[in-house]
Amino acid sequence: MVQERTLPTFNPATTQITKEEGLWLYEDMVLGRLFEDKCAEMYYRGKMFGFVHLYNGQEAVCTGVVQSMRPGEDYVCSTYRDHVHALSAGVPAREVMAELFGKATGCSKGRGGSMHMFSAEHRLLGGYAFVAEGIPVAAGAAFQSKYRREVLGDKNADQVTACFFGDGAANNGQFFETLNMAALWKLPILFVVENNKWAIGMSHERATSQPEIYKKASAFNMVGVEVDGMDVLAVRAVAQEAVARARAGEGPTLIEALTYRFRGHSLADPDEMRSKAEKEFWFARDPIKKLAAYLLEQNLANEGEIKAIDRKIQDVIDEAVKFAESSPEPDPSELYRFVFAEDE
Ligand SMILES: Cc1ncc(C[n+]2csc(CCOP(=O)(O)OP(=O)(O)O)c2C)c(N)n1
Ligand SMILES: [Mg+2]
Repeated sequence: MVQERTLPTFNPATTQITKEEGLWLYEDMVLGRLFEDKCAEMYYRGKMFGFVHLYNGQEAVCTGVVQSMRPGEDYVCSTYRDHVHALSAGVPAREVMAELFGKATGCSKGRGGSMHMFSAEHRLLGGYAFVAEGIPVAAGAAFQSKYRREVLGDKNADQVTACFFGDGAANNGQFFETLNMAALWKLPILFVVENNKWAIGMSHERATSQPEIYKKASAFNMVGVEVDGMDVLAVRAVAQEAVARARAGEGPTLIEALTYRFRGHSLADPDEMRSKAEKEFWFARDPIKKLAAYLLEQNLANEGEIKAIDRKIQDVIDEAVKFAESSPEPDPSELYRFVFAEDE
């Protein structure tokens, strides 16, 4: 018998969603899922090297938050589990796949690989290999929006930053220091903890004196909310409120999304630590199936429309692999390029 934390309930009748929006959320989540499945396949075929951390199961968190922002204009900051955050932020799948293959056409020009997706164009502030490393970077991005708007008088500088990180990262000192500054300066930022219950093989309950992370917000006089991270509509509702708060100059929000990764920590992890019962509890809450069922039930989509999206995305992924395979390796003569920002 697994003891799972009670997921907060969400009544979808309290939210407004059009057919177009519903299908877009579905498409974005399917893109994340099918991309990661293909990534696993390519990894086991020896097409990429180093650690690769997949996002399967957590799609509703990324989609619910990023699609409540203005992708390409607002900032997104990720972790080493970053492929899907990059995709939702608008980085083309072919550029993410090429980066995984270490090719010159990758979004980090083949220099970064799985844990270092970056795109200035799409305002993706990066994947970060060190746990919690992105948190202060995201606060810096939020600070510059506020500074440009309030000090330099740039009325267009109303960008919001979403900062994603894990439950394990929320025990790192950078989390506490950054939340303090962000609340003090009322920075336009969403701190999104993807609580998937595990930090590699360390259970969150075992590592954390107060496992309800959202409650830590009150220590900084910040709004803290928990949300069912397997329900994209619930995440979206919470994110929309937090984005509105940030844009209105009312400061940050700490969102704790309760979620689960459907695969091991990385593709090198045999995933033997987690119990079958626990996995089954969460597999039954697959966010993609949940949204599809909702769209059908509400007559916002029919089976044919759902299947058409699945097929369309599969084509996008297949094309991404072809592009990555046929792209050139970075030229060794360019080893020292792209070290400084001025060399674009
Ligand atoms: C500063 C630092 N310490 C330790 C590690 C090794 N490490 C890599 S991932 C990880 C677990 C982090 O778990 P969590 O923040 O919950 O994210 P998740 O992997 O569950 O998405 C650890 C300890 C690291 N990368 N950086
Ligand atoms: Mg975790």
